[in-house]
Amino acid sequence: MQPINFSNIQSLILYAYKDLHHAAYLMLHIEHPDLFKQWLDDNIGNITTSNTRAKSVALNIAFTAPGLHKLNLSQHTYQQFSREFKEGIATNKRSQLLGDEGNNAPEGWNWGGPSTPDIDVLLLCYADSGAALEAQMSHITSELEAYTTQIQQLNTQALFDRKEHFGFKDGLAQPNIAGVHSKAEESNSLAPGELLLGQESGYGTTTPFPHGENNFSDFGKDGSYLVFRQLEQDVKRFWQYLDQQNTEEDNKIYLAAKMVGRWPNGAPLSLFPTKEPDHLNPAIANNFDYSDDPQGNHCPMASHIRRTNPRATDLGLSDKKDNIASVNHHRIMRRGRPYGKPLHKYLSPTAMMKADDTEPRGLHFLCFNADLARQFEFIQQTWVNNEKFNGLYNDLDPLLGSRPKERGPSGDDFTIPQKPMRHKLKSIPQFVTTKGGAYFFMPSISALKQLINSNE
Ligand code: N7H
Repeated sequence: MQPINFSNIQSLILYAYKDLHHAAYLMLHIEHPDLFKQWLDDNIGNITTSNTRAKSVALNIAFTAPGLHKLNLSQHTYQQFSREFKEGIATNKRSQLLGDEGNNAPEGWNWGGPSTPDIDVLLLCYADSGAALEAQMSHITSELEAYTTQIQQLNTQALFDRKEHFGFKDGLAQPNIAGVHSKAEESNSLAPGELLLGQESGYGTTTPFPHGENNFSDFGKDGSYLVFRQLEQDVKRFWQYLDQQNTEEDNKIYLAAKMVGRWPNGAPLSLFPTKEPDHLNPAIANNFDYSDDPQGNHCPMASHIRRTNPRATDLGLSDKKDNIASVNHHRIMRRGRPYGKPLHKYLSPTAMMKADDTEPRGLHFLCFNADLARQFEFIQQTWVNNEKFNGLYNDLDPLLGSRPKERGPSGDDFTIPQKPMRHKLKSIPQFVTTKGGAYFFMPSISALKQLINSNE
């Protein structure tokens, strides 16, 4: 394994800034590339790198393929980026495989779609207070005003107890990167090349990355691809659907937990199959791998967390180790944050079933990976939007499944294996809708310097 060059890697790739509760994202179109490069040169020291711990503010930067092109990245280097990144997230083929059809389609997106302006740059701003974030944002926007057009400013909203809008604790399961994150249990430890370009992946190979030629040597190394999707959550519909299942109050929460694979407080169904414990000991939040639950009697096969990371679920490979190694080739590092006001301050399911408002809210879903096709797109296509996932018959991901009208009733079951008879939820409506999306590349500091000095 090559050593990790922490001072060259933008910090968000490796760390989540958990103490910086305030965040906003700026999407910009570059009008004057040379002046923008000048700004970048003046501000490169403000970009947060992984060798220091961000205390009160943090800033990171990423580019779309057109953005890199505009800043004079050489053709030779540009061509070596992956096809998915160069084509972008909103092509017809990609929409089909990601489930961005019907009301998820890019034609209806607020940004990143065919009828919205091109995005070149993404600035990701984090702070420990609302005032610090506002100061940071207004400083940046006033400096950049003359040579960029702002396409979007997307704000975020930290929710009670680090939950997301449906009311479940989020950000509990992440892969550990060998050589970076210390407490790596072997099965959850990923080779750095699953996240960082220019490093070896779990199979000992290096994912192709842009390098070579003149000023742009090793341009891709220490960078990572960033997926950004604005996913709107229909929270009221989620809890009302469960409310209509004619069961006791506790049972509605039980059904929702079965859909997620964890209880609202984050306790995994694998360890707590029948009842939510009063407290979740963080040390055991990820201490399970489904190998003792082959039928999904505890955590259903169709649940969100089991299908986005099946861990040691038998996927037909020769042994448990092979299964884990293969699954670990499709992991992502999630960095999303919720946006919009919660339907209820404390996200109480009982209150949310009765609450009545239609304000937009959801998740700004962000994730890093070294290979968009093998990691993010694979999860979305082969696990989330696959009704035949691992022996299922008609079950998409109950939370994320794309259910355009044209698809008819296909995939709208949710199967809960249990004894003596399995339980099936039927006619699950769509709870999450895609409202925007783009693929970015977050370069290393040395790559940013190469860009600043490029004048081909
Ligand atoms: Fe998911 N949710 O609120 O129910 N997710 N997710 N996700 N998700 C997870 O374990 C949610 C989305 C993954 O390793 C938890 O940290 C919502 C996309 C993965 O065990 C909860 C949305 C993709 C994991 C949610 C959403 C993923 C995971 C449990 C959209 C990938 C870790 C907390 C609005 C394509 C699995 C935790 C593991 C966990 C929710 C989106 C992937 C509560 C609401 C688009 C890999």
